[in-house]
Amino acid sequence: MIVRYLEERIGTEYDVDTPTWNSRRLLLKEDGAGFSLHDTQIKAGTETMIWYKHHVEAVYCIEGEGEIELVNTKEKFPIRPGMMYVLNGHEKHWLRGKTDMRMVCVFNPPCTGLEVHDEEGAYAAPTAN
Ligand code: 9YT
Repeated sequence: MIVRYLEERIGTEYDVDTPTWNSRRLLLKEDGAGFSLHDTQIKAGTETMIWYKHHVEAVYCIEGEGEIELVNTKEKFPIRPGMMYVLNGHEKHWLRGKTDMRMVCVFNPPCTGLEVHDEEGAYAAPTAN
């Protein structure tokens, strides 16, 4: 069994900050659960192009308001507390925070911990081990 508290991760190497989001990685590949779990803050007034080519991500909003726009179809979905989306088709998208948003994110395969988006908005392909 693994037990952790968010405050143990804040300000450590597991707390990854970018200009548009800040991701606190609570559970990672090294923990062996088969998925990773992140408590992510999206910064107000930002937009981020994201394209997880190698991962499926589930996102559950627990605070704030924003929207997701799919690049290919131009569909937009409002994000608010209680809204969940899953990028099970590796959809390229814009993520916009109207206010600060707080999202619980699950990745399969799990993130290793220190990923930031590359120029295409992707995380690197997982390695074999
Ligand atoms: C919701 C979303 O995709 N935010 C970008 C960061 C990512 N979820 C992460 O690494 O926590």
